[in-house]
Amino acid sequence: MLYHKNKYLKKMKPEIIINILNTLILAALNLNAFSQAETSWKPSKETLEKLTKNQSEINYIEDRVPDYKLPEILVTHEGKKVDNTKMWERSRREEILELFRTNVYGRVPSTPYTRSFKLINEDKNAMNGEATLRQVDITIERGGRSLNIHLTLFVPNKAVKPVPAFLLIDNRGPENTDPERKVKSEFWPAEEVISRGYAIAAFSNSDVDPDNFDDFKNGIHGLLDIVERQPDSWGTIAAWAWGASRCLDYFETDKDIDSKKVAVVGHSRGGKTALWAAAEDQRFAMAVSNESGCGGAALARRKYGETVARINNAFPHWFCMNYRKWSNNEDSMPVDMHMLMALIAPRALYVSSASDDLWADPRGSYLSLYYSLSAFHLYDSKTVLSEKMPPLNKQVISGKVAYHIRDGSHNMLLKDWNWFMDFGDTILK
Ligand code: GTR
Repeated sequence: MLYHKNKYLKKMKPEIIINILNTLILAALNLNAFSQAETSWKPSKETLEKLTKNQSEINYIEDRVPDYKLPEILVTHEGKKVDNTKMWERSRREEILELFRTNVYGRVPSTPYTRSFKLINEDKNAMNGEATLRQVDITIERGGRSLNIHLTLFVPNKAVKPVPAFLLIDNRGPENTDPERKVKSEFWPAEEVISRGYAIAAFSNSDVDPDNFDDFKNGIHGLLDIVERQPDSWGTIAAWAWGASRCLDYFETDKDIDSKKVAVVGHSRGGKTALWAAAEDQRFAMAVSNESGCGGAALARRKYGETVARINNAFPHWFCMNYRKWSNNEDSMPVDMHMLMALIAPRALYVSSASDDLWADPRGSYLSLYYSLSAFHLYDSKTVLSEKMPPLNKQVISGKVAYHIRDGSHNMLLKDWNWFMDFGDTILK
């Protein structure tokens, strides 16, 4: 045998040889695990099997993604190439914003209203003295009717003021944002955010507009839609985004908050909203869009996971009526979601996905970010991402953009928030 040709091995006791072999096998396995961890993410076989079993209507197979051509970010309607920030800010950015208002989320009406803030509760000794709690009612009034957005805010007591803040558009109900901190949720990990020197705030999206289709009679629509609704009138996502801006109005009056350093955060339908809020309102310094998928981060033209037709059927109130034109007709849409992300440049943008959440098309979300970089490059040519997706659980940060894909299912967890804050540390501090 080969081993016996080696005089050293010949002299060795068999158990020592077995030990050496075991060590070598373990080392090889570790090496393999390491190289796997470093390879670009792909959906697992098990996840694919689970999702494709007994259904063929929704596509989860990468090879079946159709060829598509994305609309150009840096070419104006007149066909002029945009190669500087002035042109971008003065003309092309506005053109793209208008395209999204007209074709996707709808337009906020110009109805006048009054807005006031009322401190409902303050506790300077919240979280065992670590934070100050403020509960503020933001009241919107028009024509003798009113609506209240209940804002919950914790400010870290030990940090130097004013502090940067994370604002969550909460689409999961107030049990995730308990001001008394009896119920804690990773969806809004207030203690952890406070311990890192940020303020953390949240409002419930349903305060602004309940998440059901009632022909736009309830919520802020009922208050501000005084003229007949048009095909480009605002839908519910635009209403929630508008609500996030009203919270930012409040931050501008709170001396403890640095209102120029506010990150708007949302998960799923909230993640679609966070992107649109930051696109419409340039006061937001950063947007975090977690697993927002169709109508959010994911490129519509890929038709992977949830599609425009599916979302219009399931949630007819989220978008403007014109958005229905793009059901099964994505290639004619004058925008795609890389252009929505471009609207956030040169401010900070975080996109995140989860490995089992193929409904929200992780690859399509990452590619959207990747293709939006041409707008970020107008401000900083050094922002680089690979076209290949990063490995699982590995955050990538370049300039003002960041991305991760976390293992697991559709959710927003402390693990995600820690990465958001790591990126926040490079931008907001
Ligand atoms: C799903 C919807 C997604 C996503 C999600 C959520 O049912 O299809 O677009 O937004 O809800 O908000 O959790």
